[in-house]
Amino acid sequence: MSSNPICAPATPLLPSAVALVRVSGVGLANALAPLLVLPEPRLASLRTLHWDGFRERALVLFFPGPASYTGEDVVEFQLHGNPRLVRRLLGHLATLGVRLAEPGEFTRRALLNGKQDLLATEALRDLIAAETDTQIRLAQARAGAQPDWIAKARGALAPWMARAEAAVDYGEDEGISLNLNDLMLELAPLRARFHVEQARARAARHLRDGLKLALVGRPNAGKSTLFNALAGEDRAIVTEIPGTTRDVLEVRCEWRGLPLRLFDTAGLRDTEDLVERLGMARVGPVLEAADLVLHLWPAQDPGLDPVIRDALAPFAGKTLEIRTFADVAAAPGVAIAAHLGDLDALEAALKDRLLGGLAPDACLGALATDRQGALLDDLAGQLDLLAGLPPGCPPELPASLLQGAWGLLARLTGEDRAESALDALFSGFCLGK
Ligand SMILES: Nc1nc2c(ncn2[C@@H]2O[C@H](COP(=O)(O)OP(=O)(O)OP(=O)(O)O)[C@@H](O)[C@H]2O)c(=O)[nH]1
Ligand SMILES: [Mg+2]
Repeated sequence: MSSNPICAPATPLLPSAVALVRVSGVGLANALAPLLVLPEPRLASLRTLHWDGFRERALVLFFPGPASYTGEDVVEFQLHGNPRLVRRLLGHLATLGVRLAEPGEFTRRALLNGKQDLLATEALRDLIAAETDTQIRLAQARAGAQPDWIAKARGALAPWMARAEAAVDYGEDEGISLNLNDLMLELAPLRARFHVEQARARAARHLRDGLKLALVGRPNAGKSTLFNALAGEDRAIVTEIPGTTRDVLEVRCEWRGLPLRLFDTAGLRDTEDLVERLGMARVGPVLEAADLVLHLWPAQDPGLDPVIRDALAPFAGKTLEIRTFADVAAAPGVAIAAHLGDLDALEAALKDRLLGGLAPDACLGALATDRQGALLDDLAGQLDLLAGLPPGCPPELPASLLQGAWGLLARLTGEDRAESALDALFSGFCLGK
């Protein structure tokens, strides 16, 4: 990729107090010379910029490379937040040979110049997209240092890779052999750590993406009451008339550290009411799309209506039974009384089911994207295969598994420089990032 100068607004093109325009490239002092003399590095300086009849007083910051975000020279202009003025400045920069950046191009350069790794880059994207406090905290934790287990894994794998290679290359002639027993003994803590990280990553992925929860059950089961209690606001109409909710209602919220997308649905029953039937027809697609179906079943109901049993049967694997009206009758399992705020059992059940019993804070620093999770699974799989090798197998087998694990670590951190992964990543970035 070339390092010709690029520019972009780093703030939205909307009327605002201040707009930030960023420029990055090698040798910016020359490129920008017609516009200004660059100020002292890292000191905010007021400059008057003249172009096309404009006379803009802007605060200018200069970060000489390589000690900058991208690793190149970076100049930031803070000007008045008029979108038209910002576009005019960008247009003028183009005449100086500073083209408009592609989405994520600043960060792409930071990555290619070794200023940050792929994990940090993905964390940055998540930080900008995060919608809840938990999601922000998780992304921030990932944007910092690389997880410690990556360096540990490299340290543990490297000597064994060397030994395995030596056994492959010189084994028979020189009498060098690989002791699989010793290898697995030494790599056992790493393998265990991978399994721990897999569990953390699964939980972190749920937190990152938010959980789609469908609330279903018979009319008057307390679905809308729970919907409102979790959302922390009075969004759905609640009455004691069965069949109150007809349309699907959706709300995004964070409840007790869990980012949720909740769907309230029409109560399911055999009915002649046309509107109610239309409402019930909308429940199926919600069940399909849900990560987890919460089946609300009043504690006083002895059995299940066949309509509900049939509707939920295809989703048995992702259904959680919740007994509502716990204040009215006793029932085994997860029992709640949402209108009283008695929801601790639900919190425990959700965290158990979705986070494997981990607290949201225990996921800080865990891998979280689909890409990362898949590579971690492959990595753990590689060591599981190693552990399953029969004694006396040819050294080529462990050697290739160790090499494979090494390569997966490089893919994880982006050191393999795979362009396809980068293209997919940066298409999700905003312009000035
Ligand atoms: N005692 C008690 N009453 C509840 C509980 N949950 C809901 N209710 C009451 O039960 C009635 C029905 O509650 P909703 O939340 O509207 O029930 P729904 O499942 O949304 O009903 P539909 O929209 O008709 O399908 C309301 O009067 C609620 O106040 C509970 O746990 N205990
Ligand atoms: Mg309702």
